[in-house]
Formats: sequence, structure tokens, C-alpha cells
Amino acid sequence: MNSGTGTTITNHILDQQSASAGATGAFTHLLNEIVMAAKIISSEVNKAGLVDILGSTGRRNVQGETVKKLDEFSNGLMVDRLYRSGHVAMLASEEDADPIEPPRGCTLGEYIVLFDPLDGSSNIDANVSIGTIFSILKRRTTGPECDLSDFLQPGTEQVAAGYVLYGSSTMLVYSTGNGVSGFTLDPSVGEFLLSHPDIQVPERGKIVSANMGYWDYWSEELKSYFRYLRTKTDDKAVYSLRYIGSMVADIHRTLLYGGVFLYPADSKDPKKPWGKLRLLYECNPMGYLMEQAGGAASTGQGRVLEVDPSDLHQRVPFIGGSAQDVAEAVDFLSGKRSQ
Ligand code: AHM
Ligand code: MG
Repeated sequence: MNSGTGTTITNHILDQQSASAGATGAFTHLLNEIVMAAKIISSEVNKAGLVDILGSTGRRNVQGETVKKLDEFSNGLMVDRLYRSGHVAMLASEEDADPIEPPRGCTLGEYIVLFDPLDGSSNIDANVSIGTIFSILKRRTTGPECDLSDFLQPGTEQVAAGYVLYGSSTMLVYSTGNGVSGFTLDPSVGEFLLSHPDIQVPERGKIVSANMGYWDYWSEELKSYFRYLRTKTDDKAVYSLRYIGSMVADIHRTLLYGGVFLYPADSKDPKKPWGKLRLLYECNPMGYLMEQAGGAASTGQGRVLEVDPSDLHQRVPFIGGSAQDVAEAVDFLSGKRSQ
């Protein structure tokens, strides 16, 4: 990557805009605010250990300001930047039980953004990669105020989705429905530069990623799938296990190397047999990226993107990755195959 000649994310967003008939620039402006938020969060994540903003709120930093936890900081920043764009109708975040009201007098637009400002934040203290995830929809209703139905749209309606990975370098990966592009932040110039054009998930991988600590709570069908993965056959290798426990990092690796990432349904809490990950701001955006990169994402019952949402914070099982791996996992889970 050469910072002097590389394509910046701003150029890339503008190129996409000019390729799309009837584009007004509103969407471009919105994405640029997400890019700005990503740069600021990245800078805070990088110095988190130094300025001690990992722990509880209520502390004071050297300037005497109250120190916020990193996830609260990221949430507030996303809300401010997105509403500031003037193109958002309303926002919802993993951090807030209800949709977030716009500030008084704020200019509103036609886009709905759902986001997880800092996913995997329980990993921060150990310096493990974490990320921001976003999903963008168009508002459905036309009245003076949005209602919940504007948020409860299936993932097929997303006009864009992406994530920012705060890892050994900071990357922003996004799609507006024309494939998936990845950008790496060059800290020396403060720009995201195109480093991974047109990401394609390999058709089949050799890595499986799931929290195997929950084995005893898994269905026999799921256990059977794992037994199959650890057995070498003529047409497949023994699968390696990789699980970071930070969805953005696990999905990023799966996009690049292929294989399958699962957060399946389990019986840890028999009253909540649907896994942990949230449909609207975790599974839908990641499912959209997987499909845009030639992979697949399923709940085990059907496409993640076709789930008709009923609740803002709804959870669904998630199986995403290489198309062949996901199809095989679904066959095992439905009992069509077993081992
Ligand atoms: P969070 O949104 O509360 O941070 O939780 C989501 C995270 C994902 O990043 C990750 O895939 C999952 O939780 C890991 O959960 P577990 O510890 O149960 O394996
Ligand atoms: Mg999360």
C-alpha cells in the first residue's frame, strides 16, 4: 500500500456515488461521518491503556474531565457524528434500549442507521481486537416521526453495511451492494486507503470458529457437524479451530481466509434458545458482507437477511462464511446429514 498513490476511502465513496444514478450525495456524507467516527474511536482505542479509559465511569483524566468507558464514548460519538450529517432519520444502538431521539432542531434525512459502537468490548482489557458494526436502511414511514417499523426491516433492505476493526491496524470494510472493499488506516496521514479491493470469501475454507465451551449445551446435530469437521476425508481437510470471541475479528478472518463462523442456538438458557448475536446490528450487516463477498449467512433455518424482525434487539443463531461450509453446516443442523 502506497499512501502517496493509494485510493482513499473518500475517493472510493465518491466514485460509488457517481456510478449510482440519482445519487444526491446524502449517502456519501453519511458514510463520511462513519469514517470520521472510526478514526476517532481508533485513536481512543489505541491509547486506552495509557489514559486508563477501560474501567468504570466516574474517574477524572488529567484535564479534570470525567473519563468515560470506551464503549460509552464510542456510542456517544457515533450518535453525534451521524445526526450531525443531517441525513439520518433516526438511530438505534446496541447500547440503548430504544431508538435514539434526534437532538432538538437537528436536520433530519431519510436514512436509518443501526450500530454496535464497540462490539466485543469485554476483550478491551486484554488488548484483543474489537470493532464497530453498522447497518444502513432507508426510512419506510413518511410521517413527522419514525416508528419502530423503520428499524424492523429485513436485512435484504440494507443499502450499506460494514465494520471497523481495531486490530494490529485499523481497517474499515464496507459494501453498498457492489461487492466488499477493505481499507486500512494509515496513521501517518490519518487516511483509510484501499488495501483489500473486491474481497471474495473462498468457496470453502479450513477453519471453524465457535465457542466450543458451550459443547454440552449444543444439539446432537451441531455436535455431529463438529465431529465431521475434525475428520479428514478425501475431499476435505481436518478443520482448524480459531475463536477470538470478538465478532468483528472472527468475521474479518472468515471473509479473508474462508471457513465458517458460528454463534449457534444453544440450551445454556432454555428460555432463550437463539444464541447471543443481535439480528439488526450484528447478524444482518455481517450477513450482507458475507453475501456481497460471495459467501453465505444462515440462521440454520434460512438466510439471515430474510428474517422478518420483530424486536430491535432480537437475537438469532448465526452461521456465516464460505458458501460450501455454510451449506454443509445447515445440512447437518437440519438432520439431512450426520456423522
Ligand atoms: P457484545 O456485543 O456484548 O460485545 O457481545 C458480542 C460478542 C461478539 O463479538 C462475540 O462473537 C460474542 O460476543 C462472544 O460471545 P461468547 O463469549 O459467548 O463466545
Ligand atoms: Mg455486540
